[in-house]
Parts: sequence; structure tokens; C-alpha cells
Amino acid sequence: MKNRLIQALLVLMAVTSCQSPKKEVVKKPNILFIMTDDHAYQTLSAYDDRFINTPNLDRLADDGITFTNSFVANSICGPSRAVMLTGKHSHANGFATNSGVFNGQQQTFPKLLQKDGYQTAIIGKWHLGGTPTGFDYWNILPGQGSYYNPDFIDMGEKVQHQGYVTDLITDFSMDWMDKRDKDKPFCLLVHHKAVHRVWMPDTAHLDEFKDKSYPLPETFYDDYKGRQAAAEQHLSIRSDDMDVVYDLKMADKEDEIKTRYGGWYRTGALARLDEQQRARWDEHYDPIIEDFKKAELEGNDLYEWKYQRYMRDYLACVRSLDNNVGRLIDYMEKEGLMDNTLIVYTSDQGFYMGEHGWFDKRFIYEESLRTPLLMHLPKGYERNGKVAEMVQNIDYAPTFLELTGNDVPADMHGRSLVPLFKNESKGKWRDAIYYHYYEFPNEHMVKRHFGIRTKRYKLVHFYYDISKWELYDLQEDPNEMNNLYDNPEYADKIDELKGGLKTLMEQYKDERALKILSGELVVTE
Ligand code: SGN
Ligand code: CA
Repeated sequence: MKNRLIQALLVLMAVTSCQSPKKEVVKKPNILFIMTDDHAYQTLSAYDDRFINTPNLDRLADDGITFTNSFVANSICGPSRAVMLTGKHSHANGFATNSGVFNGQQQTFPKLLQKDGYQTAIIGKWHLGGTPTGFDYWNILPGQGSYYNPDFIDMGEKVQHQGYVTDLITDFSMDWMDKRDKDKPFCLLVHHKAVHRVWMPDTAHLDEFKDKSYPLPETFYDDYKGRQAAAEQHLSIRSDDMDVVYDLKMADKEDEIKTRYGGWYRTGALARLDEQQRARWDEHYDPIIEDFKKAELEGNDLYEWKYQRYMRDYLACVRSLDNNVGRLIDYMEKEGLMDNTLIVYTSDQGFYMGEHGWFDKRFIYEESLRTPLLMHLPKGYERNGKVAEMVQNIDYAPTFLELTGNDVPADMHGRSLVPLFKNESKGKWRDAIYYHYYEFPNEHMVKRHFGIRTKRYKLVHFYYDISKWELYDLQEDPNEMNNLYDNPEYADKIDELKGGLKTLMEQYKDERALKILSGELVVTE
């Protein structure tokens, strides 16, 4: 009897093992999400090599995907971060401007991954007020953070570190990966401060760009005709919005160059450098300051000098960013993590590199609506090269969830990009994106606005202390200089786009915007 039972069991085992061979334990992919601050795609050579070569960022592009139509939902720091964590537009996640505190009680992708057994961490810029939720480990910069010898808040404890912020964030990220539980998958957010204003380069890179000159953007002397909101902003290189001391480092020893924000630079950012860093800093800037004082520039000569200075400091910050991304990729290769990790590189938004005469972001215009997005895919997803579908930062959370085998909650606004990794979405992708910016009145004075961008057209409504519409044909007018809204030939197109805008607002349930659109609500506060 016993023998027969054993025999039967053996047969059963043989049969079941033939039918379903023992399943290999599938390792869940890791996520390494690198994000920088204010990194213009114009200064990443996978997108544009007019200004700088970024060989390390290009390594990600070369073996992975470059999204050539990557957009944000609300072009400013904290709100972008809230959009990415929640997969929802600003009106739904509640963090629409840089002020206030993000509601950390709500659903975010790190929380959902944590539930699924992921180790989660964020290192670097947070900028959402309060303390992060959904992370096993966090070590964040207070507010905007500092470039030199920055403070970090390490799980609630403030610690100052000696060194340059981009290096330190990378060091801490590698330390965390070293110490993690290697039996579990991980999701690490490496969120840099660079390349944020006031663009303080690492002393190691100060000289590389010193003698370089850059072509003026075609739109540098934009007159903003037909575009009231563009005319009334405060983000101009051609005015003291860009401060020669604060932004451009012309802090003379004699203290003769007096500017609006010069004092802040001297007592704030510059005061953090130690003696050695300061000596190297002065060695670089003192001769430039001397020449600048002698030249007594005015008008266009001054504006063009400012543009060149701005470009040099900004690009030197990009250099250390690129080097540090290289260090991280080397680490991933050395640790054998490339095959099983999705590596994402993006910025919280784009930035003006002198286009329209500007720095900063906020507007729905192309330079700040777009953001770089590169991805190295885990093994099994072999798509490579450029992907032209319109993607938006609402899509990251759903992507991370689908890739890791988790359900995408129905209330997320974004779409998983995983079908694009497999080349499966031809013909059925979205054909328009929704945008809504809220931070007015505030620094830089960019008016509140919402809009729709399709492959070819962009329709925008500015509201609050203004009520204006703008329409651009991006094919005919990629620089968005010619507002077609009052041109009767476009009446049908405008109707069509307004319909599209309304549909997007309905889809995302932006009730307040729907009321503004219909005229039912006139916003005064
Ligand atoms: C700071 C900057 C602004 C910048 C905002 C938002 N001023 O206030 O120039 O637009 O941050 O940037 S600074 O004098 O402090 O540099 S964001 O990327 O954080 O949204
Ligand atoms: Ca930013």
C-alpha cells in the first residue's frame, strides 16, 4: 500500500513537472530615477549639441531611448515633483505652486512599490515641504539646497557636508545602494540640485568654458508683439531680472557694483565656500570682474555679455552633472545591475537658454514645456533610439508600476510607457497634452495659464489679472513668435482646439479650469 502510494506520488510529480517546469524566480526590475533641476534639453547632446557635449548622459541615450516629445504638466519644481510622485496633474495632487506642503498622506508610486516589497529611497532635492513619505530612507536638501558644503536632512537630522552638492548626492546614492538588502528590488530617486539658479560650478570645471562664446538665440531680441503675458514677465536677461552680481558672480572686492540681489549672493551662496574653494573661485572670477568693470557695458552689449556669462556658468554645472551621471552608470555596470534596472534621466522641467531673451521656465512655450527624458531599459525591452510619441511627467508613476508588475490605479492621470518600450502602441497613443501653471503673482511674474498642445498646434489661455488667448502653429512657427489667435483663418482650428482642451479638462476632472474656460468663473484670488 505504502509502495503504491509512493509510486503514485512519483508519477504525479513527474507529470506535474512535465506540465509546468519549475518556475525560475523572476527578479523584479530595479528603478534608478535620476532627476536634475532646470536642465534644458538644449544643453544635453543627445538632444542638441550646439553648446555642450554630455558623453555620459549620451551613454544612456545610446543604449536606450530618447523621448523627443517629452513634456511637463506644470513647469516648476515642487509641482513637477508632486506630478511625478502621484501620476496626477496639479489640481488633483493639490501641490500647484512652490509654496505649501505636499500632502504626503496621498497615494504615490514609492508607497505602492514599498507595499510590493521594494526598498525605496530619495537622495537630494525634495522641495515639497514637510518630510518625505513612502521612502525607507531619505536624505534631502532643505528647500533649494546649496551648491557648496550643503546641509542635508538625513532622516530628520540636519548634517552639513564638505564638498560640491552634485558629487555628494552621487556619493550618498552609491553608499545607499552598497548597503541595501541585495535580496530585494529597489527604487532609488537621485534628485539633483543642479542646474538650478544661481548656477555655481564646481571649481574643477570653472575654466573649461571660460573662453567659449555661444551663438545668440534667434529670439533673443524678441519684442513680444501680440503676446501680453510674454511682454510682462520678469525673467529677462535684458533687464535686471538677471542680476550681474547674484546670477553672474560679479561680486567685486571693492563692493562698488551694487545690485538688487548682490548682497544675498555675498552673504548667502558665496559665504559657504571654504578658504580653499574661495581662493580657487576668486582666481577664476576676479579677472572677469576686473574686465567687466573696465568695460562699462550698456544696452545690447551688456545683455549679450550677460548671456555669455550665464551660458558659461550654467554649462560648467552641466559638466559636473554629466560626470556624476557617468559615475553612477559605472557603478551600475560594476555591480552587474544594468540588465535588471530601468534607469531614467529627466529634469523637473526645461529652461530658457536665452530664447525670447529669458532664463527660468514656467511658460507653456516649448523650451520650458519640454524636458529631457532618457531611459536605459532592463533586459527584455530592446527598443532603442528615438521615441516621438508625446509623453508627459504624469506618465512616470504608471510606468514604474506596470514595469514592476503592479496594477496602475485608475485615478492616476498618466499612461504607462511600457507599451512604448515594446513598440506596441503604434497608432493608439495620445494626440494632445494638457498644461496648467498657477504661480502668479510671484517671482518672475509669469501669468497663470492653461493650454493644450497637439503635434502641430498650441492653444493657451492666460487668466487672473489678464484674459488673453494665444495660438501657435508649431510647424510654421517653431519659435512661437506669431500669435494666430486673432487671425480669422484659424477660427475653425481654434474651435477644434478649445473642444480638445475641454475634453482634457473633463478627462482629468479639472473642474475649476472648466469653469474658467466656460466663463462661469472669473478668478480674482
Ligand atoms: C527660486 C529662484 C527662482 C526660481 C524659483 C523656482 N530664485 O526662487 O529663480 O524660478 O526658485 O525654481 S533664487 O533667487 O532663489 O535662485 S524651481 O526650480 O525650484 O521651481
Ligand atoms: Ca526646477
